[in-house]
Amino acid sequence: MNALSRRRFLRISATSVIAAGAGARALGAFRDGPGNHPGGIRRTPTFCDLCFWKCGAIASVRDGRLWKIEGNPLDPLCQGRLCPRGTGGIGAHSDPDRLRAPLLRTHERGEEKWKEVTWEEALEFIAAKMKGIAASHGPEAMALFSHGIGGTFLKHTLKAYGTPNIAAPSFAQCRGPRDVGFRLTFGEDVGSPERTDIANAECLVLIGSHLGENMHNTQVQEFATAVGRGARLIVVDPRLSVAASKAHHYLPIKPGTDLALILAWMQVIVTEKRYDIDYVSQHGFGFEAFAASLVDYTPEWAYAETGIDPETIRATAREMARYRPATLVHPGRHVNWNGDDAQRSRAIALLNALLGSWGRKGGFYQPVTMDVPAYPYPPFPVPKKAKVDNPGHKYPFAHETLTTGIREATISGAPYPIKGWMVYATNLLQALPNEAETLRAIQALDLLVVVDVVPSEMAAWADVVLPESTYLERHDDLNPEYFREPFLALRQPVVDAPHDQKPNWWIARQLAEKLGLGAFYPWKHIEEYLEHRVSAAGLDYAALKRDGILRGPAQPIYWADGVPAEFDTPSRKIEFYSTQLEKAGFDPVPRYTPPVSGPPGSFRLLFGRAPMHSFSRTHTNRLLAGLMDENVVWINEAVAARQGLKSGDIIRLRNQDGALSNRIAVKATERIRPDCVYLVHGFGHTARGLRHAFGKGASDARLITRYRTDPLMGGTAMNVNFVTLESAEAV
Ligand SMILES: Nc1nc2c(c(=O)[nH]1)N[C@H]1C(S)=C(S)[C@@H](COP(=O)(O)OP(=O)(O)OC[C@H]3O[C@@H](n4cnc5c(=O)[nH]c(N)nc54)[C@H](O)[C@@H]3O)O[C@H]1N2
Ligand SMILES: Nc1nc2c(c(=O)[nH]1)N[C@H]1C(S)=C(S)[C@@H](COP(=O)(O)OP(=O)(O)OC[C@H]3O[C@@H](n4cnc5c(=O)[nH]c(N)nc54)[C@H](O)[C@@H]3O)O[C@H]1N2
Ligand code: SF4
Ligand SMILES: [Mo]
Repeated sequence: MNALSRRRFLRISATSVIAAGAGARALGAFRDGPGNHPGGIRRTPTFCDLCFWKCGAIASVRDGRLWKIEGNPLDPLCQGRLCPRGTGGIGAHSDPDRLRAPLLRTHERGEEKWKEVTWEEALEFIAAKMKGIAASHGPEAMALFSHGIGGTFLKHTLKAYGTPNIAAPSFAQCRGPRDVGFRLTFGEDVGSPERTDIANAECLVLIGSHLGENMHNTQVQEFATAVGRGARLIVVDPRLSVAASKAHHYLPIKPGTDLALILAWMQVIVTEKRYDIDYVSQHGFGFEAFAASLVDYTPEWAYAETGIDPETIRATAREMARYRPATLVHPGRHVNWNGDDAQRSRAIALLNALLGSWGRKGGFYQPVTMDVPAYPYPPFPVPKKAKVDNPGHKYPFAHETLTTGIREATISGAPYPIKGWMVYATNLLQALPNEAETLRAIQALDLLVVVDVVPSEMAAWADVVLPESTYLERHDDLNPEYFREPFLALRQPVVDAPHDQKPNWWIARQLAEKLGLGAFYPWKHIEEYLEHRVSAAGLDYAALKRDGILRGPAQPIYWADGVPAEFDTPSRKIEFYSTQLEKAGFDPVPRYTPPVSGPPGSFRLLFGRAPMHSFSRTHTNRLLAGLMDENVVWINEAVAARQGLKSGDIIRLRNQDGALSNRIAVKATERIRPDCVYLVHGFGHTARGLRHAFGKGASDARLITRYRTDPLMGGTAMNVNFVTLESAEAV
């Protein structure tokens, strides 16, 4: 959040927190707090960690065993309903493939041979290595990769140790280009949870964003509401996704050409003067130059690029304009597709600006939050070296650290060497493009520590593997969410860890002690930390423990209700023309460049989500694996027939660089264009310790040897790989 929005934050006093009202009554038994109840059922509120949406959950323990997980009706995000993954969280606790004790490598990296050691031995080993790295190369030579809220305390320890090199794959491999495109235009990100007012949209445009397969709970619930209300739905996807099957207009676009479509839409809306003229003249900067840049982007021109018929482009543009400002062109989330992604995201921001949807009901609301002060820690040492990931600000608009930049520096030793990686809750071998580069970087390390719950691909290469307790067995940091209404959520243990697993806060604190950084942990147990912060916010920790959620009073979230229209851009306006981009040598208005094409006879490799799995992290969860045990490859029916293939046949995919997939079953379907194939991300595990998931399905990551880097912000576009279909016996 930037300074402007911060000014709008509320300090919620204890008295203004909504008394647990109607919603709370539905909670029944656990209103008197976690504890034993008649019938031997104990209910504990917490929040989910099967993905990063953080839905409020209530976990029930019956006769001492974890029994079920439901939505917390008090939670504004989930409204009492979890997605299939959240409900299946039980399987994360009971997963027989879990790591049980700290492991120290005994053979070559990657051989997956370790000995079990005590926590004391493991942490002593790590601390000694980290001290050695700091002495020889400076503390900046240690990097932390971390994804999710569980990384909070390890980040704290690594900052206290003195490194600025801390990164997550959620920027350069996920939403980074979108955040940059929207920042350049509106001065703000769309955030997570996205500030999309899907519930009130009268016309919803989805470009890729495959809601319903992409199961971010609130969005899917609001999507169902919008569809049920009869909101107009326009879906752009080379594959007839679940969302596309509900659309009034389905545009099966040629992959990688979306920017051409968006430019043509804007061309129609501007030349036909269907945009929100008052909004644009009041809030816009550089509109004339922007409008002039669109002249040649006619629907006829876009047809040649996208394969979408000009009349459909016109009809959908007019439909968007008809429902403005309650027309929401969804900004997407995983937007690293072709390498022009920040500019495509900027074009999506500009289309929304023409429709006047930013700040308006049915468009993008202004999120609110609770003001929960940070814990008063001593100041961190100031690193002597700048971050390693983006030397010379090569990617001038990268406002977060680039995972792949740290990887490059680890391989090249420039701008300075990186000698240690700590990897928390991210499977870099599945999440970063070009696994060979990740392995090369690993070979250059003196220390690789992986903190995980299962023996993942990343753990396979570690010197030390630390077994974490799952989210159901630990506390984590507080979540003062940015949402439609202010609320604060608590994660707390529901059951004990079954073996010698420990929570991240304990690991981070112990490691700090061993590094001589104990002064950075004035608290002994995380509950002291949590209670301190909650009290400093004027809130009641006991009530938070009891209910899992504390809600603040409703706040205005639309301009019409008094939220001031402010933009943290150089012109203080919505930048149709970006002087920031111009100064940095980039196109100040989005300009189309065609996508790379593949070798003749190959198909572009596309990938996405399945409702019951998250990334590469749920495949040993027996409950979720029971719902989908392996992925299939979608191939256009006519193409399959030409190649003598039918659904259920087993093949392999080979990419343009010779990388070969595992065996995978064919799904021959009309629901995909003939120029691409599609599979669900995260399968095809190669770590032997993942006994249930090993070898099942094919890995998209294995086939993503190439990537294109977004010149504005360093995001790694992965939809630039092409495959051919080979027999299952291919080697
Ligand atoms: N169940 C489940 N839900 C999840 C997640 C999960 O792991 N599991 N992960 C969450 C996270 S972190 C993220 S970032 C999101 C990701 O989900 P999204 O943000 O929705 O990601 P996309 O890449 O847009 O979605 C893939 C869709 O884009 C289509 N597509 C591919 N190429 C193109 C193209 O060139 N043009 C167009 N128009 N469409 C294209 C594919 O056919 C597919 O339908 O999902 C979130 N939700
Ligand atoms: N090829 C390809 N690459 C992608 C994507 C894609 O679709 N295809 N999607 C991109 C996107 S949108 C994103 S957001 C990123 C996601 O990238 P990641 O966040 O790295 O996702 P995962 O691959 O699921 O890795 C999560 C790891 O955390 C471990 N883990 C799970 N729970 C816990 C826990 O409680 N504690 C600890 N310590 N570890 C835990 C899991 O076992 C797993 O090893 O990937 C990006 N990269
Ligand atoms: S969307 Fe599903 S997996 Fe993600 S936090 Fe919510 S219930 Fe859990
Ligand atoms: Mo993501």
